[in-house]
Amino acid sequence: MPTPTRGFLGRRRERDPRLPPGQYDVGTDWPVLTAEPTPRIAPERWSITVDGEVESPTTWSWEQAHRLPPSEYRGDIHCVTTWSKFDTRFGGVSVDALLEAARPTAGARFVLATSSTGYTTNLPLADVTGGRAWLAWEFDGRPLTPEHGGPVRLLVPHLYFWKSAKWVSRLTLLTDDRPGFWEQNGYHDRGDPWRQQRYQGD
Ligand SMILES: Nc1nc2c(c(=O)[nH]1)N[C@H]1C(S)=C(S)[C@@H](COP(=O)(O)O)O[C@H]1N2
Ligand SMILES: [Mo]
Repeated sequence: MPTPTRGFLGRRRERDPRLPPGQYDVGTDWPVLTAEPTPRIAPERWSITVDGEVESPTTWSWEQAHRLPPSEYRGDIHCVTTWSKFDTRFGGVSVDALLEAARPTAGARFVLATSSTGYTTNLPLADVTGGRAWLAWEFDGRPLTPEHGGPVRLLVPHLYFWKSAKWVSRLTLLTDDRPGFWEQNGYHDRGDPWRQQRYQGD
Protein backbone atom coordinates (compact mmCIF):
# COMPACT_ATOMS: atom_id res chain seq x y z
CA MET A 1 0.00 0.00 0.00
CA PRO A 2 1.47 3.35 -1.00
CA THR A 3 2.23 5.80 1.78
CA PRO A 4 1.82 9.23 0.22
CA THR A 5 3.15 11.09 3.25
CA ARG A 6 6.31 9.04 3.56
CA GLY A 7 8.52 11.41 1.61
CA PHE A 8 7.40 14.30 3.74
CA LEU A 9 7.71 12.51 7.08
CA GLY A 10 11.03 10.98 6.19
CA ARG A 11 12.64 14.24 5.24
CA ARG A 12 15.28 15.34 7.71
CA ARG A 13 14.58 18.63 9.46
CA GLU A 14 16.63 21.32 7.85
CA ARG A 15 19.35 22.90 9.92
CA ASP A 16 18.39 26.35 11.19
CA PRO A 17 20.45 28.88 9.23
CA ARG A 18 20.91 30.88 12.43
CA LEU A 19 23.03 28.05 13.89
CA PRO A 20 26.79 28.53 13.41
CA PRO A 21 28.75 25.33 12.60
CA GLY A 22 29.07 22.89 15.49
CA GLN A 23 26.31 24.55 17.55
CA TYR A 24 22.90 23.26 18.70
CA ASP A 25 19.71 25.12 19.67
CA VAL A 26 19.34 25.11 23.46
CA GLY A 27 15.71 26.24 23.20
CA THR A 28 14.25 28.12 26.14
CA ASP A 29 17.05 27.10 28.54
CA TRP A 30 19.82 29.50 29.41
CA PRO A 31 22.80 27.61 30.83
CA VAL A 32 24.93 29.36 33.46
CA LEU A 33 28.68 29.18 32.85
CA THR A 34 30.80 30.81 35.51
CA ALA A 35 34.39 30.18 36.50
CA GLU A 36 34.16 32.06 39.80
CA PRO A 37 31.58 32.25 42.63
CA THR A 38 28.63 34.49 41.69
CA PRO A 39 29.03 37.89 43.34
CA ARG A 40 26.03 39.84 44.68
CA ILE A 41 26.58 43.42 43.59
CA ALA A 42 24.08 46.08 44.56
CA PRO A 43 23.48 48.47 41.65
CA GLU A 44 24.51 51.42 43.85
CA ARG A 45 27.90 49.79 44.30
CA TRP A 46 28.44 48.96 40.64
CA SER A 47 30.37 51.24 38.30
CA ILE A 48 32.00 51.01 34.87
CA THR A 49 35.35 52.62 34.08
CA VAL A 50 36.77 53.14 30.59
CA ASP A 51 40.52 53.76 30.79
CA GLY A 52 43.85 53.02 29.11
CA GLU A 53 44.28 54.42 25.58
CA VAL A 54 41.60 57.11 25.87
CA GLU A 55 41.73 60.92 26.02
CA SER A 56 39.29 61.10 28.95
CA PRO A 57 39.28 58.13 31.32
CA THR A 58 35.71 58.04 32.67
CA THR A 59 33.73 56.22 35.35
CA TRP A 60 29.94 55.93 35.32
CA SER A 61 27.80 54.99 38.30
CA TRP A 62 24.61 52.95 37.80
CA GLU A 63 22.62 56.18 37.72
CA GLN A 64 24.99 57.91 35.32
CA ALA A 65 25.07 54.92 32.98
CA HIS A 66 21.26 54.90 32.91
CA ARG A 67 21.27 58.48 31.64
CA LEU A 68 23.03 57.37 28.44
CA PRO A 69 20.75 56.67 25.46
CA PRO A 70 19.07 53.27 25.93
CA SER A 71 19.98 50.57 23.44
CA GLU A 72 18.63 47.07 22.89
CA TYR A 73 19.94 43.86 21.34
CA ARG A 74 17.54 41.36 19.82
CA GLY A 75 19.09 38.24 18.40
CA ASP A 76 21.08 35.13 19.06
CA ILE A 77 23.96 34.20 21.39
CA HIS A 78 26.50 31.39 20.99
CA CYS A 79 28.59 29.66 23.66
CA VAL A 80 31.80 27.85 22.77
CA THR A 81 30.48 24.78 24.67
CA THR A 82 28.17 24.44 21.58
CA TRP A 83 24.83 25.83 22.77
CA SER A 84 23.19 28.69 20.93
CA LYS A 85 20.14 30.58 22.12
CA PHE A 86 17.87 32.30 19.59
CA ASP A 87 15.84 35.50 19.86
CA THR A 88 17.27 36.89 23.07
CA ARG A 89 16.44 40.44 24.11
CA PHE A 90 18.87 42.46 26.20
CA GLY A 91 18.53 46.09 27.29
CA GLY A 92 21.23 48.50 28.35
CA VAL A 93 23.51 50.94 26.56
CA SER A 94 25.77 50.69 23.56
CA VAL A 95 29.52 50.53 24.26
CA ASP A 96 29.75 53.24 21.57
CA ALA A 97 28.12 55.70 24.00
CA LEU A 98 30.87 55.07 26.57
CA LEU A 99 33.64 55.36 23.98
CA GLU A 100 32.18 58.58 22.63
CA ALA A 101 32.73 60.14 26.04
CA ALA A 102 36.11 58.52 26.79
CA ARG A 103 37.48 59.12 23.26
CA PRO A 104 39.92 56.36 22.24
CA THR A 105 43.39 57.56 21.20
CA ALA A 106 44.57 57.00 17.62
CA GLY A 107 46.67 54.06 18.85
CA ALA A 108 43.83 52.20 20.60
CA ARG A 109 43.21 48.87 18.87
CA PHE A 110 42.22 46.35 21.56
CA VAL A 111 40.09 46.19 24.69
CA LEU A 112 40.55 44.20 27.86
CA ALA A 113 37.22 43.78 29.68
CA THR A 114 37.53 43.15 33.41
CA SER A 115 34.89 41.93 35.85
CA SER A 116 34.80 42.93 39.48
CA THR A 117 35.57 39.25 40.23
CA GLY A 118 38.88 39.45 38.33
CA TYR A 119 37.67 37.64 35.17
CA THR A 120 39.13 39.19 32.03
CA THR A 121 38.60 38.80 28.28
CA ASN A 122 40.25 40.56 25.34
CA LEU A 123 38.62 41.90 22.19
CA PRO A 124 39.62 43.88 19.12
CA LEU A 125 38.31 47.44 19.54
CA ALA A 126 36.54 47.04 16.17
CA ASP A 127 34.38 44.29 17.70
CA VAL A 128 32.96 46.54 20.43
CA THR A 129 32.25 49.55 18.18
CA GLY A 130 29.70 50.18 15.43
CA GLY A 131 26.65 49.10 17.47
CA ARG A 132 27.82 45.54 18.10
CA ALA A 133 28.51 45.59 21.85
CA TRP A 134 26.45 46.58 24.88
CA LEU A 135 26.51 46.98 28.62
CA ALA A 136 23.39 44.95 29.40
CA TRP A 137 21.33 45.22 32.59
CA GLU A 138 18.02 43.79 31.36
CA PHE A 139 17.03 40.47 29.85
CA ASP A 140 13.51 40.08 28.44
CA GLY A 141 12.56 43.37 30.06
CA ARG A 142 13.62 42.29 33.57
CA PRO A 143 16.75 43.09 35.56
CA LEU A 144 19.63 40.79 34.62
CA THR A 145 19.98 38.17 37.36
CA PRO A 146 23.26 37.78 39.31
CA GLU A 147 24.07 34.36 37.82
CA HIS A 148 23.86 35.84 34.32
CA GLY A 149 26.10 38.76 35.23
CA GLY A 150 23.72 41.22 36.88
CA PRO A 151 23.62 44.00 37.64
CA VAL A 152 25.61 44.63 34.43
CA ARG A 153 27.42 42.43 31.93
CA LEU A 154 29.21 43.07 28.69
CA LEU A 155 27.32 41.72 25.66
CA VAL A 156 29.17 41.03 22.41
CA PRO A 157 26.73 38.65 20.73
CA HIS A 158 28.52 38.24 17.39
CA LEU A 159 31.43 36.54 19.21
CA TYR A 160 31.39 33.42 21.43
CA PHE A 161 29.76 34.24 24.72
CA TRP A 162 32.91 33.99 26.87
CA LYS A 163 33.73 37.47 25.48
CA SER A 164 30.59 38.79 27.20
CA ALA A 165 32.12 39.38 30.64
CA LYS A 166 29.61 39.12 33.47
CA TRP A 167 29.77 41.72 36.32
CA VAL A 168 31.82 43.94 34.01
CA SER A 169 33.49 46.86 35.77
CA ARG A 170 36.24 48.07 33.45
CA LEU A 171 37.07 48.39 29.75
CA THR A 172 40.76 49.13 29.23
CA LEU A 173 41.79 50.25 25.76
CA LEU A 174 45.17 49.01 24.59
CA THR A 175 47.56 49.40 21.67
CA ASP A 176 48.44 45.68 21.79
CA ASP A 177 46.34 42.61 22.41
CA ARG A 178 46.55 41.19 25.93
CA PRO A 179 45.00 37.73 26.39
CA GLY A 180 42.29 37.40 29.06
CA PHE A 181 41.39 34.50 31.35
CA TRP A 182 40.19 31.90 28.84
CA GLU A 183 42.48 33.18 26.10
CA GLN A 184 45.51 32.48 28.34
CA ASN A 185 44.06 29.00 28.78
CA GLY A 186 43.97 28.18 25.07
CA TYR A 187 40.82 29.88 23.81
CA HIS A 188 40.89 32.04 20.68
CA ASP A 189 41.77 35.73 20.83
CA ARG A 190 38.78 36.72 18.66
CA GLY A 191 36.19 33.93 18.93
CA ASP A 192 33.99 34.30 15.83
CA PRO A 193 31.39 31.49 15.98
CA TRP A 194 30.83 31.56 12.20
CA ARG A 195 34.49 30.76 11.69
CA GLN A 196 34.56 28.32 14.63
CA GLN A 197 37.38 30.26 16.30
CA ARG A 198 37.21 28.20 19.47
CA TYR A 199 40.86 27.62 20.34
CA GLN A 200 44.19 29.33 19.65
CA GLY A 201 45.16 28.37 16.10
CA ASP A 202 41.57 27.84 14.83
N1 LIG B 1 32.92 37.12 34.96
C1 LIG B 1 32.67 36.10 34.13
N2 LIG B 1 32.11 36.36 32.95
C2 LIG B 1 31.86 35.33 32.10
C3 LIG B 1 32.20 34.00 32.45
C4 LIG B 1 32.80 33.77 33.70
O1 LIG B 1 33.13 32.64 34.07
N3 LIG B 1 33.01 34.84 34.52
N4 LIG B 1 31.94 32.98 31.56
C5 LIG B 1 31.82 33.34 30.15
C6 LIG B 1 31.30 32.23 29.38
S1 LIG B 1 32.34 30.95 28.99
C7 LIG B 1 30.04 32.25 28.89
S2 LIG B 1 29.47 31.07 27.83
C8 LIG B 1 29.08 33.25 29.33
C9 LIG B 1 27.96 32.56 30.05
O2 LIG B 1 26.99 33.48 30.40
P1 LIG B 1 25.70 32.91 31.10
O3 LIG B 1 26.15 32.16 32.34
O4 LIG B 1 24.85 34.09 31.38
O5 LIG B 1 25.08 31.96 30.11
O6 LIG B 1 29.63 34.22 30.22
C10 LIG B 1 30.95 34.57 29.97
N5 LIG B 1 31.29 35.61 30.91
MO1 LIG C 1 31.18 29.74 27.28
